[in-house]
Amino acid sequence: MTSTGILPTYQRFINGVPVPFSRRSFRAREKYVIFSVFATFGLVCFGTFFFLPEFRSNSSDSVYKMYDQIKRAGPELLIPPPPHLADEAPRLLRHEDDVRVDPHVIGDREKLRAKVDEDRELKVLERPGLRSSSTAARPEAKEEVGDVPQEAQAVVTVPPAMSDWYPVVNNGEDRDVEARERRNKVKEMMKHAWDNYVRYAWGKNELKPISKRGHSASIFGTLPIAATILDGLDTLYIMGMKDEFKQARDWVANELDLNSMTADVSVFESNIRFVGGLLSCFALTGDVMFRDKAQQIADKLLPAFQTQTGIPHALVNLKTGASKNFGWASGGSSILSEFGTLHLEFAYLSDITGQPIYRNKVDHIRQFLQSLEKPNGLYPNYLNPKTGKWGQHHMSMGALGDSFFEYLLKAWLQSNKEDNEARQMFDDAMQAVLQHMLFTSPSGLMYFAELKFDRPEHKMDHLGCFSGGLLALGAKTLKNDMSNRYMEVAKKITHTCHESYDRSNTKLGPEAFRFTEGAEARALKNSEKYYILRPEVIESYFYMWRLTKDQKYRDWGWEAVQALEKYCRVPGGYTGLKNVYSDDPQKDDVQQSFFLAETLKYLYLLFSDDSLISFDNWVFNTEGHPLPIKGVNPFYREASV
Ligand code: DMJ
Repeated sequence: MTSTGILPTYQRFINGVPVPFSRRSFRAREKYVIFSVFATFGLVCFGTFFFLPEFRSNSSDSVYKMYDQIKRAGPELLIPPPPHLADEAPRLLRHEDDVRVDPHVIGDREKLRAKVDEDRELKVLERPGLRSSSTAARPEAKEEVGDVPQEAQAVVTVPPAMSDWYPVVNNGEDRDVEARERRNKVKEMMKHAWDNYVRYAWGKNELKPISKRGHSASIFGTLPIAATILDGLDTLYIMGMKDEFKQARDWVANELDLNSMTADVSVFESNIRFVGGLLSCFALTGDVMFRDKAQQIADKLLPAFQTQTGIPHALVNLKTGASKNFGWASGGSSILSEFGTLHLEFAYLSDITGQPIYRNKVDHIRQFLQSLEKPNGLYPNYLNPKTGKWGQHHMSMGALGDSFFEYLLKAWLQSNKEDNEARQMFDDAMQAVLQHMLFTSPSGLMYFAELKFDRPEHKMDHLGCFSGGLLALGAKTLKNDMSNRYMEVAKKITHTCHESYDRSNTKLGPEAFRFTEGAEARALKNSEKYYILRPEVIESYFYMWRLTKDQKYRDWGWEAVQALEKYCRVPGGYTGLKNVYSDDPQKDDVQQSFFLAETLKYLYLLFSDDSLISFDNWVFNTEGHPLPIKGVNPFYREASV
């Protein structure tokens, strides 16, 4: 039977008998048509690569480059990044790129570059336990768990000479036997995290504990600045991990060289993690190498302040000094939690170097903010550094707002309560926040909502959970008409944040949780269900324990330790989770540097005696790096001018 349809039939007949389809049975003309179709299709696909921004150059080796890079990029071209990395893609913009190009294209391009660089570097990584001449500064990873020093009182002694004198922290062991055992466990966790970083990712920013290699994506772009070393150093020191500290210190002394780097870096992240970490080590040890390295990094950030208003840009190129903001931030605005989280480090740097430039920069930011009109007394997340006007009126105690408020209170504490302007700004800001952003759910859970043009979004970030500890600190350091309210809110917020952990299958909390009629303190969107080893909830347990002495905070911290061990610990370190509500959650394969800087440090201090990094002498920067309090702490080490 022949076809009567309107489409042509390709069935062939020989003597009225249908001939089965086979390549051999094509006529020459048909073969030619088929060949032409495939050839054209292949040409178009292949040619498309030359329109990718990476390959638009006229250089003669672009074909080779393209082949090489596709080969190296491998599966990440096909597998989408985890949600938190996808969110950070815009941060990967580079200054020399044409900003008119679609940011997604640039993001992909940067991921490709990061992957290529990472794989190139991985070639020099040796097998575990072996040393190669190319990584002379790489220490051997150790398997055994070190002993905790036994002395009963925490004493930090100023070392007479630097080189062989690490560390000098004698301990802070609690009298309580259970607390001591728990603290030993946390120290063992730090060893596990650190040793695996040493073994598999030494010199890289972070560790991929499952793939057992370095991780350089995310906020550091392609910059191999060893974020885990800079972030982890003071934790090693405080935990009395002497050999590890010494080896990490030597890496900083011998290998850290920003002059050889060309990348765009985040001013905020570089400050809180790198400058903050190094300053903390300088204060703890007196080793001027740390101070000088901190200053070198801060100097690289200074060009970002060259804006019409002096409000710094978010990104600065380490080589050219060119700076810019993220395109997604309300028409190129600077972000409150970023430009507002420089004060502690920059003020301290001026005092220990005798150079006023750093303090002047952050004082200027303070004055500028003081002079602005605040809608309802609230600080929006965005400020345009060109016009000096607020961007979109979004307010948050979580992402984009959080640590600005933290640094107001802590600048006052750092100054030994002399910087009254900072305390006043903190109290004023908190008054407005408590009035407009604080809500209580039908079942009685208190939380900070976000505001979008006066409309509350009933969602709280994990990041916002630091606010319990912050308000308690505000309450305990000054008796005023706000202090009782601060403490009441601090307790309730910390309770809510604990609930966000307790209501998950893993007993770890999601990235953000909501309050709706159907659910309270639970994430609703899939993109909010991940946990990336963040510290904020544990940070509040630590502050609340020290400031109230209620045993439940230590117990909640111990719950978190057990959950971390059960779900996040893998043979190669610690990993984040993609869904805290799953009984068998997928792992994100990233050991974040702040896990060592903050999460483990706060847990360790939670189970220590209060004399170890006492609140009377130290104030923690937003990355958990303790900085000394001026005038009372001999470790302040102010320069004599
Ligand atoms: C840390 O880098 C700092 O605490 C920062 O202020 C925001 N949160 C991350 C870790 O969650």
